[in-house]
Parts: sequence; C-alpha cells; structure tokens
Amino acid sequence: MGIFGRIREGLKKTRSGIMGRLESLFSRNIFDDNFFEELEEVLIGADVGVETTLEMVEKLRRLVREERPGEADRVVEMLKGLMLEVLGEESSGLNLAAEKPTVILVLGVNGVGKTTTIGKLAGRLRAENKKVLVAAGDTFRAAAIEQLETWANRAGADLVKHQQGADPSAVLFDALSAARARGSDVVICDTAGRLHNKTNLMEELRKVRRVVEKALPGAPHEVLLVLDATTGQNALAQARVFNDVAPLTGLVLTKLDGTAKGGILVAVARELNIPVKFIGVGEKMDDLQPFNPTEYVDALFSPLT
Ligand SMILES: Nc1nc2c(ncn2[C@@H]2O[C@H](COP(=O)(O)OP(=O)(O)OP(=O)(O)O)[C@@H](O)[C@H]2O)c(=O)[nH]1
Ligand SMILES: [Mg+2]
Repeated sequence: MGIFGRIREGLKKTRSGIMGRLESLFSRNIFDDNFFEELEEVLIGADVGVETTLEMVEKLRRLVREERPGEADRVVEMLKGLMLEVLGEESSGLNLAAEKPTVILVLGVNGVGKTTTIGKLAGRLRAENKKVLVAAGDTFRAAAIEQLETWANRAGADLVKHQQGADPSAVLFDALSAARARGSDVVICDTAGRLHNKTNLMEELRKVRRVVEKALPGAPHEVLLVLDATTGQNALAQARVFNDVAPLTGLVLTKLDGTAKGGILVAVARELNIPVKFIGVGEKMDDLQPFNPTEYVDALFSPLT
C-alpha cells in the first residue's frame, strides 16, 4: 500500500463517521440554511473545533452565494479548498542542524505515543542513511527504557540509557557526548510524560531543555510535541502548557487511525500556529508519515469504499 493508501486507511474511522454523513448531505444537492447548519454539526462532531467550523462554513456560504454552483462536487471542492487554507503549507520537514548532531526533544503527556513515535522516526532517518542515537530520558519506569531499547534495535539506532530513576538531564547529557564521540547525525531524546506530580514534570522538562542547550549550543533543533488525536480538544490545552515550558517547533499527531474525530488536526493547525510535522496512523514502523495537507484532505474526502 502506498503512502496515500496508508493515510486513507488510517482515516477510515473518521471517514466513515464524517463522510457517511457528508455524502448524504451533499447528495441532496440543496445548499440552503439547513445544509449549512447540518454541515456545521458534522464538522464540529468530527472535532474540527467550533470557531474553525463556523469560520469555514461562513466562507462556504459566501462562496456558494456568489458562484451558485450547479453540482455538489463543486461545493465539496470549495470545502476542501477552505480546509486546505486552514491547514496551510506542507511543513518543510525536520529542521536539521548545519553541523551534526541534530538534537530532537520529544515531549508529551503519558501515553500519547512519544516512545513509539521516536522509534518510527529513528527508522525513517535510518532509511535515509543517517546515524541515529536515541536517549532514554524517560527514567520514570524501567519498562519505558526497555520499550525504547526494543524500538532502537528494530530501527538500527544506538541507545544511551541509565538506570530507572536516574536524572533525565544526566542521561541526555551523556547522550550528547556519546553522539559527538560516535559522529551521530541525529539524537532523539525521549522524555517522561508523567512524574509523581504534574508541576514537577514541567519543572523537570524545563531543566532538561536547559541542560541540552548548555551541552550543545544551538540545541535542541527540534522540540516536538506528541498529541494523541483521540483526546480531542484537550490536545489544544496540552500544547499550550508545553509550549510554555519549551517553545515547540513542531507537532506530531498520533493515533489518527484510532479516532472517528480526525478533524482535530484542522483545529490544531488553526489554533496553535505550530506546524504539524508528522502524523501517526498505526503502531508499525512505517505508520509515521510526514504531514501533507493535500493528502490529508484528499484522503478525508475520498469515497468510503
Ligand atoms: N493505533 C495507534 N497506536 C499508537 C500510535 N502511536 C502510538 N500508539 C500506541 O499508543 C500506546 C502508547 O504509546 P507510547 O509510545 O508508549 O506512548 P508514550 O507517550 O511514550 O507513553 P509514556 O512513556 O507512558 O509517557 C502504545 O500502545 C502504542 O503502540 C498510532 O499512531 N496509532
Ligand atoms: Mg514512553
């Protein structure tokens, strides 16, 4: 299956949730107040976000009033165009440092998919022939370190780890020294999503960021926040909290395959002003894809069968 097929497959739940309703709505071929109201309901129901939906549907109303399209397909094209406008340009991908190593800090609350994303990302970079080192900065649980080790082996990446309970900053400090000694191109740092209380976590992450910055001037080159698409609008609140701890350079939206509300991507793009760099559409190595707005919209509006 090609990339487009994977994304289409990953959006299956969203498509059958939203598109089932949209298809019958559009097939009536009547674009009156009822149509626009129902369209609003469908989009809000898919987690596109209230403000974003109202704005898009208002623009669609205007376009339809001006152009008076004869057929539903044309209106669908208009809606896709408006959605693309909200999603913006395709991200230029990872910001790689001019001088190696590039340091990527991966943040997010527990369970969103940080470690899995790091494994998949390491795999992608290895496929581009880059030397990758992953750092087990989540020392909260022993299982977290083992999980990262499994992914590192699978991806063919080096690993730097300490014991469970060790100081995460010390792990990352060692990882950066190791990366320089071994000539790694990219260091990807896992972090904890949970400590014994939340305030501590944010303080810890602030410290982690400072240590990385000190250990390698210019680093971190990317601070990626992982968001779980199944948590809906709560993802927006998480992004605001983390952005305050360490300015985010990109977002990764995981588990798009696990939700019928994949419209959250549109809300995130519109309300956060931070590029969505990757999307996760499954648990396997090749289920992390660079986010391409055109592909996403085409997949979302592609026929159900
Ligand atoms: N379906 C699906 N599952 C995913 C995706 N990304 C991650 N997962 C699953 O989500 C679960 C949690 O992923 P982890 O990578 O362990 O999450 P984490 O953020 O590292 O969690 P903590 O280390 O506990 O903070 C695992 O079972 C993953 O396989 C995705 O894109 N789709
Ligand atoms: Mg983890």
